[in-house]
Amino acid sequence: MTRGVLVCIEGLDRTGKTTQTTSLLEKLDKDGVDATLIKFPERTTPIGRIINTYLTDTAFELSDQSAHLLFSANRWELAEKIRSLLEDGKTVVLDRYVYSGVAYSSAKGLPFDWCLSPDIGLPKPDIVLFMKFKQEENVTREGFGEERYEVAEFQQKVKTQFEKFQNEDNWRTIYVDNKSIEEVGEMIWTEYKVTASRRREALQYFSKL
Ligand code: NYM
Repeated sequence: MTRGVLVCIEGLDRTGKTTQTTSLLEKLDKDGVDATLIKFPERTTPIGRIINTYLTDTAFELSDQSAHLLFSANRWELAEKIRSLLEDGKTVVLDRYVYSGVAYSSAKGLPFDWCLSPDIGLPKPDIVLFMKFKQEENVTREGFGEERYEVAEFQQKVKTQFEKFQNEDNWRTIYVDNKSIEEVGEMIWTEYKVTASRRREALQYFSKL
């Protein structure tokens, strides 16, 4: 059996990732593709519950290293599920993943390579769709500022870190300025179709950059 496609949607806060992952799932369903959405952080697992407290309660302090390792551990909680869905021929859509992990923590000043280390061995996406907005736009969106990290200057640093992945083979930048939700959805769908139509090699795993 051909394995499924591992698709990842990434971006800064309030860039429309959740809207787009939902819309991608609907399109996949209409197309007869059996697909599962997994959002990181997955806040309902044991580690996810700690992460949720950390993100929503500023009085709950963790060192940057501890927070980073919890986000990574949260991905490892789901790693086997992702791998087995793919091996069963299912498509998996990820709303944030390793790239957010590395970008947010290295933006705090932790070394980039150190940030990637705990994620080495996780399934690697076939395609990463990075939603790129003008900085000013996401910070004016409804809800921005409600959680830890939603501060304009910090978002700029995260963007710089995300862009270090842009030369990776699986990376596609989706420019979303002045585009409607439907137009962005079409760009994502087109990229997905190209990837899905290619012959798939064995599943890849994160290794050193
Ligand atoms: N975040 C997310 C990290 O700092 N590291 C990670 O590994 C992941 C997956 O969590 N501001 C941050 C980015 C977001 C926050 O994500 C919550 P969301 O998509 O708003 O639920």
